[in-house]
Amino acid sequence: MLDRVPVRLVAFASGLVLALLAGLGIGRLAGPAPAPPKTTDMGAVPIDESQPHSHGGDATGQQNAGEQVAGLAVSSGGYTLVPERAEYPAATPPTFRFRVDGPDRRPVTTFAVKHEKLMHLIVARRDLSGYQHVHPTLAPDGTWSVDLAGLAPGLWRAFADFAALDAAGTEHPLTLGVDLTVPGTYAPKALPGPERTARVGGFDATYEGTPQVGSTQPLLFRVFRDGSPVTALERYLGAYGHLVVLREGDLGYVHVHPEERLVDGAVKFWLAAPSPGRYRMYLDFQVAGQVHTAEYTLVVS
Ligand SMILES: [Cu+2]
Repeated sequence: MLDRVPVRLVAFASGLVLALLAGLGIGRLAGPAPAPPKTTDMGAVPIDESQPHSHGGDATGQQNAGEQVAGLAVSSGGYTLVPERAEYPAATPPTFRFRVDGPDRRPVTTFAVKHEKLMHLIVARRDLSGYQHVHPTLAPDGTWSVDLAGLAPGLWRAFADFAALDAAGTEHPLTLGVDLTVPGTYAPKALPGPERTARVGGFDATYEGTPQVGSTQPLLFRVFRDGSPVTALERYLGAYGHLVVLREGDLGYVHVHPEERLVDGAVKFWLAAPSPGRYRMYLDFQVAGQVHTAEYTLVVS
């Protein structure tokens, strides 16, 4: 299946990957951030992935503080996310296939590597349960495919986070989203309370920091095992952690990356909340070669 099979077992059991509401611009908004990214993800200038930054937004490059969610559109800047099918059977782990059609209406076949992958695919049910973060494989004709864990009945959202390369070699970073339907009896899960500790794979992952609207704030994650700090956090996809944040209500998407180095053993992100409301944050971290996903409900007032 994916490139993080060991992790997925644990991750799926509890919901997977991480996301965060920092948002594109969030990480690089003005503010106290000591190492603000030099350029935007949205433009043609490649960013320094060793610096904190986030993915999202649309092709316009417009980013207002606190409004950097992405993934709300199936098409932006001439690029369209086209799933092979819109409906999937419940429970049976499906192979999800899709393509990205370019401004010329043909499937895009060239993409830039971002965080060690050509494509990052996030899947979550609309009640923010069932999170999966996987890395599809690209066929020469532009078809992406990836095996997903079984999907419970309900409406799901798939986010394709990528940077298309045009004929001139210009990057077009985008996150496009599309709904998927899984027929059956939908039993929505209530969003868990806003706990600051998440238990996953035998670890307790905690966070400090309070994201605010229009103000970039630090967010520090620490991992413990049996009450002791885990000092052997490993890099996963080039960073000590990946944070995805999804907004309740519309599943607005923010994907944030941390500072290059650990800060007193913590994985440090910078982010601002796109708006008041409730969010689910998904933090991916790796220990002993296994990726785990800690999930948190965040309430922004
Ligand atoms: Cu990824």
